[in-house]
Order: sequence, then structure tokens, then C-alpha cells
Amino acid sequence: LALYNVTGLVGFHGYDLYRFGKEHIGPKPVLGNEQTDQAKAWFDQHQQVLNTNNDLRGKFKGSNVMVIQGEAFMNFFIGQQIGGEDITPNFNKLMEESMYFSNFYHQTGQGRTSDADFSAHSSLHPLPTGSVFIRYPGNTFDMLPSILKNEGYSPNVFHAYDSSFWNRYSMYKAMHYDRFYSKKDFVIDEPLGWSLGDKSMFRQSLEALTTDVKSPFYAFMITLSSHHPYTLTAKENVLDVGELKGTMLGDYLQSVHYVDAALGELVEQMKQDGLWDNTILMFYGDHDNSITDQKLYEQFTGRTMTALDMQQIMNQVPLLVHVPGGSLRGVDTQPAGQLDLTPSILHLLGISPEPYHFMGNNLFGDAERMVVLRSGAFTDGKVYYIPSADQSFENGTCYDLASRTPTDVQACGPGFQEAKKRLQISDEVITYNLLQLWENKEHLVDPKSTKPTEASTTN
Ligand code: GP9
Ligand code: MN
Repeated sequence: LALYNVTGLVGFHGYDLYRFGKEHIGPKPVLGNEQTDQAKAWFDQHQQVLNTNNDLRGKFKGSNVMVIQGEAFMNFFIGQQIGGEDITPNFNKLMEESMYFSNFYHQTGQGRTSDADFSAHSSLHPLPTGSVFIRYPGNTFDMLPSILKNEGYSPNVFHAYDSSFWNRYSMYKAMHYDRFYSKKDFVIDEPLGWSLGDKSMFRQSLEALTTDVKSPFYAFMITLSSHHPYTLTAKENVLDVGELKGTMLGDYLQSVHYVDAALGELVEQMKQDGLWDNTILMFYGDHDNSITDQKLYEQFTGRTMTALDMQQIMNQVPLLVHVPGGSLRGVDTQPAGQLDLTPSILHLLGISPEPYHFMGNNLFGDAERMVVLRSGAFTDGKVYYIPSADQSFENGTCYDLASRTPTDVQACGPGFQEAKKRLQISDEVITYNLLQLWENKEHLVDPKSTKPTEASTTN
């Protein structure tokens, strides 16, 4: 984040491209057999967590799937009011007939929007530096659009911005999307912020979905109107933020209020288009808003913030899941995160996770959940570990979540080891292209392997 702010977008992407050159010239790096086998064993073991048989498994087989990734859409304002007015009236309404995950984390690093996209679709962690989209677009990953395409779905992605940004154009090809609707595919009839307003973006995306795209579809939409620095045109600033007026947090709340209104219009339009009752809809935020001034959050909540409060505010984003018929409802307070999206969607659709390598949780399974952030922070619902700047275990803080106060750091010891292991294995999979290695091996062992070959992309 720091690097990104200093160099600006172009500088940051430019640095990744420079590194791409260095990483992809010369002999390919190889990981030792022992480490490779350890990584493979971890994924095999993790299948037990993912592979649960219960009533929800396959309950929505064949449904369309629409996933919306909300720009800088955080959790702290969900269901809150300012000056007596609801900040997210449409989200609140939708919550009544949906499952809301109130303890859901973004797991992004420097690759920001692209990291959220990567983790949600691959169930792997993003890298400690840079963006996977830019550094390793040609490697093999088990990604949701490819998996669904193999199941007869048409995967499409909608984002009204330049197609080359975050190297999406190349990465989305590798993910086997049928089509990427980027800025040039939209009529800019509602200029707002960086590009097209989300209201129009949703409206035009639905138009494409109902006319161009065959069912069942997978639609991934990335919003943009609530992007930093959050200065929408006056017409859209309809939320009165009182004493926060003129602060960046005030501007931010106005922009997410607009996105909430866009979400409300999308749902209405889906009902009119006959999509509401045959589509699983998920909405989650990509990352925080880069506003780190604790005083502003204290002003907003009227409470003093602890380090744990701030950590959760900056890392929690909402996840909302609406299924056809609205039969899945309530609030899930157990930890969850972006890596959990793909295994959870496959569960609802009744697609086996078995051929794939996922690191996240199955949110509709029965296993206890652990969520690891890219920083090395983690939670299992009982403790929350915040790492220290020097990364040494003892210098980090282990919070007991029942009392929300620091406890003996040793209470976070086993979790710390597991978190470290997961991040390391994920990094190895990405940088050594392990999924391609394993795929090739499987083909050597069993040429009639049921593993779909289309999920692979070679470089
Ligand atoms: C632009 C958008 C912004 O296409 O995804 O990316 P971010 O700056 O949030 O990473
Ligand atoms: Mn973003």
C-alpha cells in the first residue's frame, strides 16, 4: 500500500512489469521434491475440510452465479446510520433474505483489487509483493471461471475501466472467461469518478447478460464508483454526513451510499429480467479504503478504538449471499475470507472440489474455519493474532476474542505456524507453477485423468 501511494498506479504497475521481465527470463526456478510433496500433502489433507455432504451441497445446481466485488467496500458501516439516515438501506433490506457474513476478511496485499479477484477465484493467497495478475498470468491455477466453463457455464466479467489495467486483459483470457466487458463495451452515459457510474455499469451489464450471454452464466462484476479519493459529483452526494462533511471519511461514506443505491437498482432490475429466482448473488468488498486515521473512525462510531478494533475495521469487508428463493438467511459470525468464495460456490452448485487445489474454507461446510491474512495476521474465531513489524512471533500480539484483550502469545502459537505454512505453500504454488507440475504428473500416471484439462493455462 505504501509503495502504491508513493509511486502512483502507473509506477506500481510499471515496477511489476520490470519484475515480470526479470522473473521470466532465464531458466525456470524449481522447488525441491520434499517441499513440493509437502505442499501437495497439505492440499490433499485440506480436502477433508472442503468435501462435506450436507443439505446445501448441490442444492442450487445449475443456477446462474453472479458475484459482485465492491470497490473499497468495507464492513464497519453496514447497517449503520449517520444523522438518523441509513448508510446502506438496500444492503440492509437484502440482508433480511440473505446470509450475511459479519466476520469476513479481505486477504489482499499490494495487488489490491487484482489480489481480491485472484484470491476469490483461485482460493490461494496473493503474493507478498506485487500482483499475481501482473507477475504470473501464464501460470496454472484452478480458477472458478475455468471450472464453471467445464461444467457448461458461460463465464463473463464486467468492469468499466481500461482492459489492460492490472493486466486483466491477459489474465481474464487465461481464466477462460468467454468475454471481458471493459470500458470500451459500455456507453459512458453516467460519467462518475474514475469512469462510468456503477448504476449504469450494472444496468448495461444486465442488458448484456439477458441478450448476449447464454445460461447458465457466471457473471463477475467489479464496481468502481467508490474508488479513492471518493469525490463523486454533487448530484450523487445525497447522504448528509453531518460533522464528517469535508473529511475523506465523509466523502467515502457518501460514495458507498451511492454504491448501495446501485445495488438496490440491480436487484430490482434482476427481478424484472427474471433472473432473481435462478441466480445465486454474492456481494463482497475488495479491500479497505486506505483511510487509516483512527480519529475519524472514533468520530464515526463514538467509541475509542483499540488496536484490535482498528485491525478488524481495516480488514473486514462484508459478504452477502442470496440464493434463489431466499432460503439461506441469517448472520454468520464465524471467520471467513475471500479465499473461501470458490470452494463455497462449488458446494452450492454440487461440483466436487476434489480435483482442485484450494486453500480457503467451505462456508457451507461443517468444519471450523481459520482465516489467514496476507500480513500474517490470522483468526480462528477464538484468538486473533496481529503480527509485529519485525515478523517475529513473540513480538506479535495474541488477542483472546472473548475478552478482546491481549493474552499469552503462546495461545496463538499453533495458529501462527499454520498461517505461516499456508502463506509459504501458496507462494510456492504461484511462483514455482506447482499446479502445472502436478497436472503433468497426473497425466503421466493416468492419461484418462478426470481432471479437466481446460483449467490449465501454459506459459
Ligand atoms: C481499476 C480498479 C482499481 O480497474 O480495479 O483498482 P485498485 O486501485 O483499487 O487496486
Ligand atoms: Mn480496489
